[in-house]
Amino acid sequence: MGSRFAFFFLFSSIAILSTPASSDLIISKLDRRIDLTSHIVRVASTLKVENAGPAVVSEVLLTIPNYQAKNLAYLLASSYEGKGKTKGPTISLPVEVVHPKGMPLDLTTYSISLSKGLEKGESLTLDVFAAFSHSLQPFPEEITQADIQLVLFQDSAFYLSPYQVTAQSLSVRLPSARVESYTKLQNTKLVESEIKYGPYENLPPFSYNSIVVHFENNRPFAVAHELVREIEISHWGSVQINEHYNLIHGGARNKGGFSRIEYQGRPNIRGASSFRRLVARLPPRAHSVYYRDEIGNISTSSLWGDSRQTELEIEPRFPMFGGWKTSFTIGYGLPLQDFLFESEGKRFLNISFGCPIDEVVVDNLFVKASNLTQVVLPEGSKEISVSVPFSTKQWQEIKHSHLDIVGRPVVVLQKTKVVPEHNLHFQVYYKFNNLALLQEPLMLIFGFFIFFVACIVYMHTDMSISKSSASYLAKLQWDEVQATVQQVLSIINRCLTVHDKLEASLHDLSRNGDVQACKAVRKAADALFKEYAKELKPLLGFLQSSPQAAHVWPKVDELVAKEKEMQERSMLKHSSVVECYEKKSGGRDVENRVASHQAKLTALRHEVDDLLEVIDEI
Ligand SMILES: *[C@@H]1O[C@H](CO)[C@@H](O)[C@H](O)[C@H]1NC(C)=O
Ligand SMILES: *[C@@H]1O[C@H](CO)[C@@H](O)[C@H](O)[C@H]1NC(C)=O
Ligand SMILES: CC(=O)N[C@H]1CO[C@H](CO)[C@@H](O)[C@@H]1O
Repeated sequence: MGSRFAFFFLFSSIAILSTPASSDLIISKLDRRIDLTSHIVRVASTLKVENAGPAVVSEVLLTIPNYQAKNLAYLLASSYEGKGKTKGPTISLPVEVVHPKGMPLDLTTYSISLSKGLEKGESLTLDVFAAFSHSLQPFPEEITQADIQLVLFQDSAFYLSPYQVTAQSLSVRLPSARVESYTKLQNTKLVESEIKYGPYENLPPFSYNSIVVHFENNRPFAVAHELVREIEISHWGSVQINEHYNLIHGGARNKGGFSRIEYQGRPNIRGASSFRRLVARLPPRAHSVYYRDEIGNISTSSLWGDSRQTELEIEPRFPMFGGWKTSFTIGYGLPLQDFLFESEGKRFLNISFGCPIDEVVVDNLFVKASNLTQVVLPEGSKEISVSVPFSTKQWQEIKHSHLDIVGRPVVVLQKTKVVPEHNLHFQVYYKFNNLALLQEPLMLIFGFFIFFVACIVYMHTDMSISKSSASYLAKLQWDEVQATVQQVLSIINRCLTVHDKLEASLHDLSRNGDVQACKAVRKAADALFKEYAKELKPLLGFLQSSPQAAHVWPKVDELVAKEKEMQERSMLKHSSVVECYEKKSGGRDVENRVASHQAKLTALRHEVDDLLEVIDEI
């Protein structure tokens, strides 16, 4: 820990040597409040800035050490109109990264543009709010199920600024009064769950005095490595939202495995650092809500709503400990009239940007995948423009669904480091031709018409063919081939259901530790696989020997072979996991042993799904 923090002491001495240009400003009073009650670090500062120089000043600089700036997710600066006690409305001010000459290299500098230049002798009060993700370091980095989670936070007791600070104070709010240690300086006190530093007076520019707080924090460290939100507008009455989460507990890694029995007995003690539930706050009047993970729909989620919001409480299949991952999808429909509006001849969607789940950090810093917000617009939309209150990457894609002719334009917004503060509304404007709206029903009507005509033609031809003709026989044979193929597909689908059951039994095992029940599922699965293989045999024999089936046979053969391979893999994986459980090996061990089986299974499953689709279309 020492070496990691050492250089900060260094740079405070280097920094003082350089004096950047805009030192005419003085911070006459500064109050800084750091909130460490969740896993997101929130810093709110109130600065009284005074112009002591002769020239008008139009920007105020903020300096943040690089080690913090790399985790800065959200930064908002605002000022009040009016003076003294009669505060006017808050105005948020533009902030951008700048690179002034002579600034120490280990600092990132932000410039706040004032709405009105600050004259000589004038002063102004600024509020600066910053939120940082991944800024609490678990220490120790690995803990057992029964341990509480301790984290380290580092900052400076003095406000790091290019300006002189006349009077300042700092308070650090913790989730509880349980503090392992904290840096004690002059004027430091711990009152319940708050540490106070200061007041400190007349500190020169770039004063820095490192403090480290080591404290208990068992709040859910829920981090979504990737979140894909799909927002689909249908002009037929609703906005459909699907959100795909890839979630991890970002706190101290769990070591020494997990005992369900210990956990169930006393979850608050034998699982203090884990989390069980997440609450998603959806808009009011959300309907058709569902929550699904890799195995299927989960009914243990509960839904509650009033006129202001809908609360969806979701419960993963297992409690989440440090380093554990889960992926799931939640979906819901919203009334169109609440989110789609018209203005100046254009339609616009106005909807919330961020993640609806409480205190989740959405992040793709450490993983290649990115979190995206997708907006799917109706086909025929033109002149699309987007308005988001912060910077995002943006591009457009075309999504094709079966009824569309030209495909739907999709606006994609991408942002890294998203915190709940980003839960602001954004707008997508587009021109929309109402005729385009008619396209789909017209296509349906037209489609049905063609279908009827085809039926009539077919029935006529059918009747006109003599029942003993060669073509009639060929047709009968082809019908038989098709029926056989359908039977094969149905058996393969039943096999896939058995695979799902095997998978589910492993999840149950991790929940209840019932090895016998798990083995019973495997035995039953084995019997079913054998039975299905018996059923398949004559069908495959027929297809192989029938000339009419010559073009489908290779695909069917491949499908059956792949599924067979899946069976072997599934069984291997299953017995490996059960064996690990019996030997009481750790979670890491289990993961290592099944990783290769799992990868192969996923690949096979894709191939089988693709083949099923291809064959179904023949
Ligand atoms: C889960 O529920 C959604 C919405 O009710 C439904 O569309 C989907 O088919 C269900 N999935 C499964 C696997 O049951
Ligand atoms: C979008 O909706 C929010 C919340 O209802 C509202 O405050 C905001 O003014 C709306 N924005 C636009 C451009 O209509
Ligand atoms: C960069 C990246 O991984 N983007 C993915 C985001 O999610 C969509 C699915 O909606 C993928 O198609 C992208 O590849």
